[in-house]
Amino acid sequence: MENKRNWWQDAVFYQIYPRSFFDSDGDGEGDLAGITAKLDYIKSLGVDAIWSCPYFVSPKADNGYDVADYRDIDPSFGTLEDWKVMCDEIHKRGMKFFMDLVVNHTSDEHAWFQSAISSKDSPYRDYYIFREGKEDGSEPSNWMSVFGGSAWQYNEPTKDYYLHLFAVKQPDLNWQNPKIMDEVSDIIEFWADLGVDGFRLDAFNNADKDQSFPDVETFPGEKYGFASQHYVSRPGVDEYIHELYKRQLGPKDLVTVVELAYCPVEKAIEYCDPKREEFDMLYFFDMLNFDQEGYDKFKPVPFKVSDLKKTMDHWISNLHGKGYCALFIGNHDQCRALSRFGNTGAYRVRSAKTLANAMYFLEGVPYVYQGDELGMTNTDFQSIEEYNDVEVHNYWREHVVDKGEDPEKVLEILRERSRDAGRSPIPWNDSPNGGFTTGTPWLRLGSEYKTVNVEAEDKDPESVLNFYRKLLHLRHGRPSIIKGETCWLDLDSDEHMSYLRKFEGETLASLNNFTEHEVTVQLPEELDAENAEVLLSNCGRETLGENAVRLGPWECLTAVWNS
Ligand code: TEU
Repeated sequence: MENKRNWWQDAVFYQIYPRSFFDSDGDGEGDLAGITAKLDYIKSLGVDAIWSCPYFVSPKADNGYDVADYRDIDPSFGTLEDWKVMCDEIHKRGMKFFMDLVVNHTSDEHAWFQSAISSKDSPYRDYYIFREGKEDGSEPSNWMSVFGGSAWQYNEPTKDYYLHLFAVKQPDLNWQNPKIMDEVSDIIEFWADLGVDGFRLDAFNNADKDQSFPDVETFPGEKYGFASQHYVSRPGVDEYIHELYKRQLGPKDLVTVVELAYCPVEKAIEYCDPKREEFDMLYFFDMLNFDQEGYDKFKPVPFKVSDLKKTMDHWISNLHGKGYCALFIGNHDQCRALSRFGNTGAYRVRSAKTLANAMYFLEGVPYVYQGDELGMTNTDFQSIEEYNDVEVHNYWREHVVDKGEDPEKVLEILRERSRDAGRSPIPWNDSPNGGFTTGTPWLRLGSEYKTVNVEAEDKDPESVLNFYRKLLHLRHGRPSIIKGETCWLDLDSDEHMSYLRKFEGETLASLNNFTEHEVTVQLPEELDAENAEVLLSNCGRETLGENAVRLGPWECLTAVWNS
C-alpha cells in the first residue's frame, strides 16, 4: 500500500471549528486570519494535517454546513486572499490542509436553489429533489429529517415539496442528475488549483436516495420515521466517488476522509479498498452512538468502557490490513468528550489524558478536535437563548413548545448532549473572553477558561496540553502503532481499556484505568514488566513493577518492549 497518496497513514489530524478558534478582527467570530495566527501552536502539538469545518459563503443556518457559494469565503471568516495566505502558511510549516466538502446538500440561499424553487422550468430544477404531495396534500413520504420533523418542505411557487435530510435550509442535491457530478468536479478542481490537499466529505454516504420514497415505520405516536435504510450507503455513492476519483482526486493525489453515518463495516471495507479507487480514510459513527438509546442522541444511557472497546474492536479488527478509520474522541457534532466519557471532578486532568492515551494508540488515524487537547468540558449554557445550533432549537420547539415537556429537564439534557456544548470558543489565556476575541463572543465560553487555557497549560509541564504534545509526537514513526495488530487485555472489563499493539520485534502496551479506584491489568507472561520502557504516563510513573500492573484512579500509561 506504499505510494505517494498514503502519507496520511502515519499522520495526526487536527480539527478546527473556525467560528470558535480565534477571532483576529474583534467581530466575536473566529476567522481564517485567526487560524493563520495560531499555526505555530497547532504545529507544536505534533500535527501533520488540518481539517477545518466550513467557512464558505453561508447564512449559517447550520453553521456553514449550508453553503451558498462554494468558491468564496463568508465575509465573517475573511476573504479568498486570507485563505491563500492561510494555506500557504500551513504548507510552509510542513502540514497539509483538508477542506470540508459539503455536497449532499446546499444552502437554500444558493443561486441554484433560488432558481430551482422559482419555476418548474428552471434549468436548475433537477439539481434538487422535488415531489408532489400525496393525494391529501401531505408530504410525499413520512421520512424524518436528521434535525427532527419532516424531511420535506412545501414550496409555494411550484406547489410541491423539496427534500432536505438535514435542516429546512439545507435542500438535498440530486446526485442522480449527472450535472451535479460536473459541478462538484469543478469545485474540487478550483480548490485543488489553490493548493488544498484533501477533503472531508460531509454526509456523502447519504448522496444517493431511493427516489421512490417509500413510507417507513414510525416510532409510536410519531408522524415521521427514520428512513436511513433508503438513503445510506446506496450503490450510487460508490459510483459518484469513483467518478470524482477518476476525474480529480486520483490524478491530483487528493486524499479523502468520508463521514460514514450508520454504515456497516463490511461496506466500509469496500469504500477504502484501494483497488476500487473510492475513499481513503473512514470517519465512522458507531463510536458516537453506543451510549444513547437507538438513534436518539438526547436519550443518553450510562457510559460503559466495555461498549467503547467493543465498538472500536469491531471496526479495527475488521479493517486490520485493509484500511484505516479515523480515531477521535469528539468532534463538532458532539458534546465534549471529557464530560461524556471522563471525570470532570477531581480527576479532570488525569482522565482527559487517559481518554487520549486509550484512543490514540489504536490502529487508525488520530483526529484531535480543537479544545480536547486542553481538557475542555461542556459549556454551562444558562438559557435556551444562549444556544445557537439549529438542532437544539428544533429539539426545544418539538419538546417544550409542542409537547409541553419540562423546560428545566430539557435544558439539562441539552447541557449534557447538545452539539453547542462542544463548540465554545477556544480560551487562549485568562483575559476577558479567554483572549478569543476583543468583541462579544458569538457563543458563551466555558466557565473554566481562567485556568483551562492555552497560555496556562503551555507553561505547566503536567498539563493536558503537554501530555497531548508528548503523545502525538510519540506516535510518529513507530511501526507497531501504524501497522501492529491489536490484542485487547480483558475486552469485557468495565474498568479499564487496555491493549497491546504488536509488529515485528516491537510490542506496545496502552493501559488505561477508567475508574476512580485502583485497578489491576494483567500483562501476558511473555512480556516481562521489568524490561518495559515507559514512554508516557499521567502519574509520573517510570516502571511497570510486575506483570499484574496496578493502576491508580484514572491512571494511564504507554510502555514498549523491543526484541
Ligand atoms: O453531519 C452528518 C450527520 O449525520 C451527523 O453528524 C448529524 O448531523 C449529527 O449527529 C446530528 O446531531 C455532518 C456535519 O458534521 C454536521 O455538522 C452537519 O450538521 C451535517 O453534516 C449537515 O451538513
